[in-house]
Amino acid sequence: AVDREWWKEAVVYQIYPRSFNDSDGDGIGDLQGITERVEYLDDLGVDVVWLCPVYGSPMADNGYDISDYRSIHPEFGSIEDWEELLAELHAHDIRLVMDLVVNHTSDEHEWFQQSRRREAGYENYYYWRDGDVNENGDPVPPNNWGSFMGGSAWSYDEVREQWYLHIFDEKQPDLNWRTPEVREAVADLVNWWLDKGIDGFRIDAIHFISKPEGLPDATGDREPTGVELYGHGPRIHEYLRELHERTFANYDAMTVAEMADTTVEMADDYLGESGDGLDMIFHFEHMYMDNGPRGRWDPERWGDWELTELKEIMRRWQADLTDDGWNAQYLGNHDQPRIVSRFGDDDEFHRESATLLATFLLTSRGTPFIYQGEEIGMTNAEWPTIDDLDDPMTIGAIEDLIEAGEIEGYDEVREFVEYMTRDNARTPMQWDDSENAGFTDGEPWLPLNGNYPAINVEKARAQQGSIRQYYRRLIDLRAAEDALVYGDFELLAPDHDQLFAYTRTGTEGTFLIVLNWSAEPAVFEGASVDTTPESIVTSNYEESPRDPAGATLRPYEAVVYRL
Ligand code: TEU
Repeated sequence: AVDREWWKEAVVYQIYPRSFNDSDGDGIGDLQGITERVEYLDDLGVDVVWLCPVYGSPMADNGYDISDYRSIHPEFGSIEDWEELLAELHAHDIRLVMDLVVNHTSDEHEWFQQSRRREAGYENYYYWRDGDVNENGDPVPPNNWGSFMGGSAWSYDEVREQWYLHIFDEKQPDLNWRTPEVREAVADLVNWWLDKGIDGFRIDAIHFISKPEGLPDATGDREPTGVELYGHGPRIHEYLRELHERTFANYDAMTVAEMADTTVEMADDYLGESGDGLDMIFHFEHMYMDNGPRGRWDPERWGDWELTELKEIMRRWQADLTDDGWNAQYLGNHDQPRIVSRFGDDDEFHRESATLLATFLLTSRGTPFIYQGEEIGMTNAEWPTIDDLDDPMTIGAIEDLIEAGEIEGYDEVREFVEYMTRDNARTPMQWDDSENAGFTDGEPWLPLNGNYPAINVEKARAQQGSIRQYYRRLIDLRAAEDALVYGDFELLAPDHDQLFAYTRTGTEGTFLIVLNWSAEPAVFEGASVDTTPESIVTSNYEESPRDPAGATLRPYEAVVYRL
């Protein structure tokens, strides 16, 4: 049997602070801006806020490059503002989960400054290596690994006169977890925040912390080069278990680890007491469905995915995770395209498909993570020139393609970028139809999506049957129905290529969820449902079929039945 836990029953809302709400008119969202909107979050019905990084940072990667783990970046406010936000959230029974970024620091962190000067105790805080020289006598990096932000994963440091490893930006040097003092320092900062009363951490890119002995060259063609060698490396379980024992084990805190390339079999070794003590994992299997053969930034293939594949991925995770594990359910976040543009239809069936996605997220087994703006159906935006983009990962990928001679300029990949760029998720939150959508009185740091007069919170709150209202209804339903949280999941009609249908069975009954995940009508067949539904609990259309067997569902029709 599965243990009951508050974080299994919770609905999480992810906030990208830069883009949520600006209280002081500098064009950048901030902590006071979030505090002003706690009522909004309460009204939506969410239980936990996951706050993306707000720490001291030179902002080379919007805060995922941390120079001071124990401070708040002035653009976001002060530590007092943070205390006030925490108190306000807790006063509304909303918990706060912070972002833990410890695969790397900023190069402006004092640890890196001390390490580059070889100060005693800090020599091995990072991966330092001498380089090689090629046949022309030019210096070349110690191995062939590539960076997620384009180019080599190594940069030369003039101070230390050695190369350092950075699998992300050159301003994000990788911490060397082989050094015991690094692991201790990380545990200290985790406890420092937990002692301040936070309710857990989302742990960034943590599958990358154990690099293989000798840092060998990679031979595969996955991008970035080397990712298969340093992902889920040799000592990962040792490091995570140790961190857990030193920190989380002593608190009532939830953890969700971002770990691309995790399979459900691997998850068992990470999750729960039988694993490393982690509570949940963000796996990436559904994020890869529409990627090219070389990975996400391969413009050779993008955008198409099969519903049958999504169903099989979800079935695997929902059904095969053992009792010691728990799923983290998400369709989007600050690194991914907008979910209605990627998995739904952001045009003709905008409302229908956005509510279908909500139905899936909130009725499947695992803790649902809603990314800001999903609840009003925010869409991908337009990025006419490379200069309009902000995301270093997208820009790095385009530069790599140009450098490799695969493309001559941005125009050749514009359509691909407009689908895939992380900037899509980062355009400011659309609160109302006033100038800058009520996000700021100043000049927004990233342009708003032009559709904000039509898609915004104020409109959604007023409108009967809006996406926003539907989210609220589903969140309430989940809170009221044990079977939707703890119930078993069974996939029906696995081969149906338009319908995603499943049951959730708990001790007090069974729900049947039928989703027509397509823009065409679909007939519900190929599944034997023994019981005729007792009632329709919720639907995103009026007058959905009372008995789904053999019935036709309209485009993106989503119905929750009680059997
Ligand atoms: O993202 C991590 C990340 O990009 C990889 O883990 C992932 O393997 C890849 O996207 C799969 O295609 C996190 C943050 O969410 C992101 O915003 C940061 O830029 C990054 O870490 C560096 O901190």
